[in-house]
Amino acid sequence: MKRICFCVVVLFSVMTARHAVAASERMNVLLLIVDDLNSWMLGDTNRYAGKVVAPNIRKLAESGVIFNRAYTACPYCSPSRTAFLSGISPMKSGVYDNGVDMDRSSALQQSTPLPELFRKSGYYTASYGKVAHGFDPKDSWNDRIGHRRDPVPPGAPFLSFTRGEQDWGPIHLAEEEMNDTKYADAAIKQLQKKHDKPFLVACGLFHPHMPWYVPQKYFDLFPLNEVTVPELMTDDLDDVPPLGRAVTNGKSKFVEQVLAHGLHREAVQAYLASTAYSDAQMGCVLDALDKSPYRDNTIVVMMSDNGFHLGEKNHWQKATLWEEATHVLLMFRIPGMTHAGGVSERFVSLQDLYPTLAELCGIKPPDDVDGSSLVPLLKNPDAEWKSTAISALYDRYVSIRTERFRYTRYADDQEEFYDCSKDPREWTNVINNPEYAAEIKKLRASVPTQSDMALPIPSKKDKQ
Ligand SMILES: [Ca+2]
Repeated sequence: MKRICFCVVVLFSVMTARHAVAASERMNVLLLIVDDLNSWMLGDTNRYAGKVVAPNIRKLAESGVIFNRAYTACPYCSPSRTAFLSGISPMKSGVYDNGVDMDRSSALQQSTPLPELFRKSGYYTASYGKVAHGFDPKDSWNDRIGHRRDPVPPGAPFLSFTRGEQDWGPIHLAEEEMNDTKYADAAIKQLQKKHDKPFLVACGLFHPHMPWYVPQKYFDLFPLNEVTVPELMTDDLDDVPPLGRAVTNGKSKFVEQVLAHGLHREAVQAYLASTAYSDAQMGCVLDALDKSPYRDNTIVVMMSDNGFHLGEKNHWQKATLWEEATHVLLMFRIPGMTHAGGVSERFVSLQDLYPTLAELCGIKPPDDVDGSSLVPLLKNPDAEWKSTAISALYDRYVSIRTERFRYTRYADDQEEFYDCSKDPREWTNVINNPEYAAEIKKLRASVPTQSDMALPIPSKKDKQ
């Protein structure tokens, strides 16, 4: 009997050794999420304004590894965050839209949310601001401040043609009264505390989500004559299938109004202003970390949840399968692993966050977790990689990016195909060009069929 027990203990030790790190030696995690921040700041930072738009995020990127080609699993707040916090891809959870009834996804119900895995593994967990959305594992956090929007300024909406959130202008609040500032302050407090356990502190900032109400000083950073607007192609949607055009419904009218009122430049200025405000808050949190005793044993991750259109493809905001909405920011600074100035051009997904953080912290992820740990790329940003990223949306629309192409399939099997090496703005759908027949066939076969994808979970409104 004794021998059997001994064997069991040895076996258990061998099984866990690969992932086992004493809780006290584990790295802390600071997870920073910025809402609706597109990829404009990648590459030429002066493309949209005469200066670096987000200096603090830029500084963080330069101190570690930035993924220039990171894509969201679903280009919409709730499904994107649900995918990376649950580890379950939309194609398995059926969560492809905002406002769905998460209780009806059996894959999600059986999942172990990332903060839950960390809490069970001996971490102190805290969530401030907009971290989860819809799928919200509230009990997984030891401390939590949920997201609330700032009050609307008196006199808003400032745009004559809008009601609701599609608006911008100076806010009436002092910066310290704004909610994103408070979330950053709460994260800073955690970094100033003495912790006897490793921590996972997540801080999610709402800006530059609309409406763009931020202090005037952030608008002043971007004089209108220095602001460049994205180039638009007026007949861009003519070669897009009907369901692709339909994703712009409800937003195209807003674009037309912005253009008709000559406000495109002002809109870009407001987006940059809102980004700069968020960046300033991120800067405060990162400064607090660098001044804390945790600087050298804390992993920093900064990411956005989805991209953002400002008129391209006659669309505003997100929830499309084009580059503007699917391409996101993702960067890591890992003491002892990443080297300053690391840039990876490999194509990766936000779905990879869960297995990456689990591996970095020596925690075994659940077997059903999707995505791949990015640790090999964090060690060597040029490592060999599969280098594709899949995004899904609505009724099992699916899109795959490879280093050269984008292939998209809608619910009625109509398709788009772009040669992004020649056409980075995805202006010309070449699905019928025989020159690409072999590549199209290959990519068509590389995305899951509709029957392989979970049915869309119904909206909460449809709850019986
Ligand atoms: Ca087009």
